[in-house]
Amino acid sequence: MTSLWTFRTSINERVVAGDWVELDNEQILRVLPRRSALRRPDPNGREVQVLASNLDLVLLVVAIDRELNIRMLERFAIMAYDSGARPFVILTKSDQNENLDQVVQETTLAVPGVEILTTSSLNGEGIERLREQLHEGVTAVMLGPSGAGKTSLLNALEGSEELTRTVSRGGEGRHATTTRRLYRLSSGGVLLDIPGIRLVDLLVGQDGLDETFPDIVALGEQCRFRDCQHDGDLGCAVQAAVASGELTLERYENWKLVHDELEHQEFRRRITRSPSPSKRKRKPT
Ligand SMILES: Nc1nc2c(ncn2[C@@H]2O[C@H](COP(=O)(O)OP(=O)(O)OP(=O)(O)O)[C@@H](O)[C@H]2O)c(=O)[nH]1
Ligand SMILES: [Mg+2]
Ligand SMILES: [Zn+2]
Repeated sequence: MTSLWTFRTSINERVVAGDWVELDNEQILRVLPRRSALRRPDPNGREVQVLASNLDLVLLVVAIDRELNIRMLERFAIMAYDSGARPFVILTKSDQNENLDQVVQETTLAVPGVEILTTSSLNGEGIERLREQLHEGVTAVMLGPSGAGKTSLLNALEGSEELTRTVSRGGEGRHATTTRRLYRLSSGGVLLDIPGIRLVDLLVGQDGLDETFPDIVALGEQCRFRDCQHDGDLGCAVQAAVASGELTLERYENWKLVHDELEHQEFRRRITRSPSPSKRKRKPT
């Protein structure tokens, strides 16, 4: 049916998965305001692309058949918080990990306050609890690297047979899922399966950073200076916490990496902000 829809005039917006639109005779009049939107930098690096909208839940899907990638988890959490939806961690392939308690503990430290579920699409662990999250009225998206087991989760939930990646050796970097698709689940919710996301595709924002690192924000309130950069500043409570062992150096460094990247992004935006081509044409200088 979608293919029949056309845009009334050239409305100045692209429709993305999850959008509600106003229709008139199968013509899209407008895209209704989005209550949340998952964004990432456009491949050209300048613009921002909306991946999906009107989400309630962002499932951060990470496999634990290998060492946990904390940095990736944090980045995904930041992106989820920035979207306005609630993050929820799914640690997949639990059948391949014998230290579940430890992995869950590490995850809790990386994304404090976020619910965590371990699942296996092979033996069914956690699938029922995931289904409970995806009830009527809930729209969720799975965010995770290629091969994390996103499509397998969908198949486990629905008993479906959507294409998953069957090769891991030699097939590295190939995506099994190449398009975004919305699925209406038998549990009533809507689940969006999207191709794997790479770390470099992540967009970070200040709000998401603060929500992902509430411990550093709280410590920062005790710094001597309000604009403390937590980087060699006098009376810095964050660095004192690292010195005392209250905050791990790794977590501090991860925070700093994203923090510096944000500053860099803002700096670039300030110096590259130029009028759009159409405006430029009309405006003589
Ligand atoms: N042992 C085990 N393997 C799994 C599990 N879930 C998925 N896999 C395997 O992991 C591989 C990747 O699974 P997919 O579901 O295709 O991963 P994906 O996240 O959808 O990947 P992209 O579509 O490329 O983003 C496949 O070979 C699956 O069989 C699991 O719970 N346990
Ligand atoms: Mg897939
Ligand atoms: Zn400080």
